[in-house]
Amino acid sequence: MAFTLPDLPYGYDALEPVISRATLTLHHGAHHRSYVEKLNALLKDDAPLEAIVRRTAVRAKEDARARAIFNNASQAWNHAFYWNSLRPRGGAAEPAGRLAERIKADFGGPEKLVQELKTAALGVFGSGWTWLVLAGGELRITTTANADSPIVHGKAPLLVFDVWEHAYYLDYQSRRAEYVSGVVDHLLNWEFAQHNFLKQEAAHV
Ligand code: MN3
Repeated sequence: MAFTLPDLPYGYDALEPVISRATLTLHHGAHHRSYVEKLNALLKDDAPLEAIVRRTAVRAKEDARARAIFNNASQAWNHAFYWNSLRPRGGAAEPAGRLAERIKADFGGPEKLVQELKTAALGVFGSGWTWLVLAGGELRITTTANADSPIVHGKAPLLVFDVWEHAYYLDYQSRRAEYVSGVVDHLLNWEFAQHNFLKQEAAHV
């Protein structure tokens, strides 16, 4: 069965004004689509995307074909996770419940976490991703370059946002800080993070 482009969990204009309809249409309809189509051209496989990512990551350094599959499979996975990490404005604006307790314990509170997310995203040199992960039982912020993903480094992602230029250039040109502030302050889906956090906790009891 071929890999498919998942629908966005909201409309193309749902993230305005932080992310415009034009950006989202291009980002999902052209960039994300292209990763899925290239992956289908490279590989016929029934395994879940996550399994393809993990399997090819091991050989990606020395094997050009494995690298091409990894890059497209991981970008397809990362983008699907990114769409779910964002929410139209107006939903739950802050972490709650068990996740909020852990944020207080591991970062000192939501304001500190937000600041650290912004700093990390601005520190990504070139193309990459900024993640909130659970690693070794602790919440951590991590960044990855290009197509790389925490799922191949033993870390469980809770939230991600894209800091490739294609995520913001139409709206902000080189002003990455404005995009990052808009996303972190207004669009992060803390309910999705909480869902991922509780799933991890349940799996490690
Ligand atoms: Mn992207």
